[in-house]
Amino acid sequence: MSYETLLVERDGPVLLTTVNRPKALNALNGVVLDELSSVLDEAREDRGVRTLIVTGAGDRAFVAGADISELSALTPETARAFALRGQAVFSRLEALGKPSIAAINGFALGGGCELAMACTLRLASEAATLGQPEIDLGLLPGFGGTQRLPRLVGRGRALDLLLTGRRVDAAEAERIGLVNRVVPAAALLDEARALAGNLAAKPALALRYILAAVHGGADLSFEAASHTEATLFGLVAASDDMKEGTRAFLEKRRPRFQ
Ligand code: CO8
Repeated sequence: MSYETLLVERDGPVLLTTVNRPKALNALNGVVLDELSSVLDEAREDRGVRTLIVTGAGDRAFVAGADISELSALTPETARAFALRGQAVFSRLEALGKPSIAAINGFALGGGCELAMACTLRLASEAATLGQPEIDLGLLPGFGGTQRLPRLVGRGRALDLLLTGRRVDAAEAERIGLVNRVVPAAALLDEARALAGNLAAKPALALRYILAAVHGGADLSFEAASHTEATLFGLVAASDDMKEGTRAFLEKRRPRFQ
């Protein structure tokens, strides 16, 4: 399938999706959101796809936010609808059941930072800059940023970034937990591919249940979430991969997962 605003490349079990509007620093418009949604359909339906990488075209931006030229024309009704549309796509990405890696190659601002936070893991190039500058446009984040940012970095740090709109460099983003790891710019995609390959080789059911336990449990009480964890633990114990993983350990050999 070909897209107007995305480049989508399949490399074995890894689906690399590049937001491709470099002249607008890969800003998210309605078409990008719709096309991202189609990529998620593709990734969900294709059992051979095990991991996603999301990045931005060019060497300046991951995604510099929602497209401000579209934002300026919004009415209260269309603004709410646009926020809900973006939230739905990002929540589907987060809940895909397959891990996604944001390869943050430059500016990840506003909706770009929100897209990165909806991914399972974030790798940033040393040249990356992240932030939620919506306040300086008289706006607030509308694609989940007010919820995902505090959950990732803590409420105090999130409020600092949300209320001041200040940008953080890659080193600070790593220090506060906004990104998992910082790598040299030239190595970013290779590192993302290596991580994606590593995740793709993990036992699929255990990986899916870890994602389900963490994301599904985040908004439950500790007790209810622990209950879910125990149920998933019971289910995973029925898998061939579990038997192979534990047997391989005892036999002092590498496991051969299916
Ligand atoms: N939208 C549209 N175009 C953009 C955007 C954007 N977010 N960011 C950059 N561009 C365009 C510029 O207009 C410019 O286009 P042109 O060459 O035609 O003039 C081109 O990209 C290059 O940008 P600059 O010339 O500004 O490049 P600089 O190196 O000087 O600056 C910055 C780079 C700092 C990234 C700067 O472009 C900037 O501040 N961009 C905007 C960042 C921002 O505020 N992002 C948040 C947007 S709001 C948002 O994301 C809300 C999400 C939730 C919406 C909920 C629905 C209602």
